[in-house]
Amino acid sequence: MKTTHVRAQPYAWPWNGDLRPANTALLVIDMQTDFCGRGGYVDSMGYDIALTRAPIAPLQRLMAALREAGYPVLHTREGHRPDLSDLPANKRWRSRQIGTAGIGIGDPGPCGRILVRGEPGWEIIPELAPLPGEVVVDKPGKGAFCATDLELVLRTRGIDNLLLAGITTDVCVHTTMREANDRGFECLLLSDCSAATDRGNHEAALKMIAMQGGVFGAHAPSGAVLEALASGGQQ
Ligand code: C5J
Repeated sequence: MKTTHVRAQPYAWPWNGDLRPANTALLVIDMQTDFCGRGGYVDSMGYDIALTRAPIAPLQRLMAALREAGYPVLHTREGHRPDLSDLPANKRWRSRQIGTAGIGIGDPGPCGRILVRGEPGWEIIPELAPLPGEVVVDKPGKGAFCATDLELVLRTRGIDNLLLAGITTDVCVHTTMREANDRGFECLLLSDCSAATDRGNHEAALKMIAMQGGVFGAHAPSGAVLEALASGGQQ
């Protein structure tokens, strides 16, 4: 078998060098207006959306290169049913403890009801819109495997390796990476294609991954993936 590795921390990824479009997918997590747009949830909590918007340009480059090379790109959206029947009361209560006027998940804001399916703020930002035919997974929680069919979709496609990107590094991206790792997927978090609402949390999330020889997988900047594709990444 021809092997291809991405220069990553703390090990050259994937572990077995088996990196092909048939077994590797990019999962772009929650690049929604509510997390990185003006008037969205993160903005209304008072966090700096310049941080959560930083991954947009590198993600555009990476998605174009991976699509061109035939790698599947999947997307997730965090959001709840309009009747809020899948919104735990404690999640709603906690979301109302910060930001303007006690507004939280399910409440009306400048971009519609916060994190409610079908509302403008819940949409994936146009810069990173899914292409027709790309899988979009709607999730009610932080992890993309909880209460979704993501695992079934990945197994059906024969995916072993997951490239993880999106926002936020320390919450939905990390939770999804941990869930994927426990299910046996080989995970690489893309450090410049993800971001947190706090720089220190982003750095800490990367550091956690690299502990214990790669306790959840590995991390690398997207340039290392582009390099691997260019230097004989398998087609
Ligand atoms: C959060 C997310 N941070 N997508 N969601 O509430 O990380």
